[in-house]
Amino acid sequence: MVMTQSTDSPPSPFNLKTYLGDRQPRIEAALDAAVTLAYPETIYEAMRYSLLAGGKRLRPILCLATCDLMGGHEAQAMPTACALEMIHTMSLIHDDLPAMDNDDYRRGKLTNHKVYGEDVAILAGDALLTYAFEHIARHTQAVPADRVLRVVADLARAVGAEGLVGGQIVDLASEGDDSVTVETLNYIHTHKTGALLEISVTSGAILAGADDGAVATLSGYARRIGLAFQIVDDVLDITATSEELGKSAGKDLQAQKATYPSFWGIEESRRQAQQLVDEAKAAVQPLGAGSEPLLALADYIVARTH
Ligand code: GRG
Repeated sequence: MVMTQSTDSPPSPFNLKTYLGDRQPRIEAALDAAVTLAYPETIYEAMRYSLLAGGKRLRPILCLATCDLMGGHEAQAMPTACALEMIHTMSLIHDDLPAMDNDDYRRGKLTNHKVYGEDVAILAGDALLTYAFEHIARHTQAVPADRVLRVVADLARAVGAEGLVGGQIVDLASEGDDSVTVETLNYIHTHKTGALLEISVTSGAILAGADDGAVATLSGYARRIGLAFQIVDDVLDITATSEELGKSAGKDLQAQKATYPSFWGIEESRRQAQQLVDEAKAAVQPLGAGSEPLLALADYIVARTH
């Protein structure tokens, strides 16, 4: 006898833990296979050291989620998902250098330059950045070339002077400057953190063939979760321990950085983050039932402890 589900049984609630538990191992395996050891070993070891050091894999998860939501399949988006994590990792390696944030720990391990030296760490970051683009161009399958080209162009813009690099330079220039405004802080974080999260969300949809309206809707979602993510990051820098964060806590105060809690206090910062998450969830509601992972990921961003 064939067992069929009763039509009036309630749908099982979406479980983010199960969802992440299913996808994270596949992302880990794809990253492991993407960057293998070869000659000259030092550079590949340094690249793999940081790339395979854990992390939440939020950017690849978002990319795979929107590809799925827009009717694509995982194989179409996995090379881009890996590339996003390579670029995120290289930005962390460079951010941790003595010339930038000068951190000793990241993801619970010594930072790349602490293990391999500054010269190798700079080159490991450079190699991950360039390889990310090669990986998309060479390994994306079953996606028309114009969509791949659009993802490459959008991603390049998101990491360059109009994105991460732009945010980082204003961040560095603002250290110790007590005249920094909330507008400048928003500029820093929409570029330094938000731009990569936005392309993580939109790239999966573009690869799946989403129309411009859906991509714009997803951008609206991404911009809000990006800012909420950074507000929570600023709060956690004050409230969490170094063990919980896997990196030095209290760095913002030490570096005399303007943060959201320095403008609004902790409670109001949490409220603003929650409001952005509520708006982000409302923005994707019209995309229908398949948007549960995006709704749950938005909630996770405000609830996270590291
Ligand atoms: C991109 C060309 C290029 C250069 C890098 C150094 C730099 C320019 C930019 C800094 C970007 C940066 C470090 C932004 C902070 C982003 C952020 C909030 C990181 C923490 O992300 P999580 O919490 O970390 O997702 P895990 O470890 O879980 O992946």
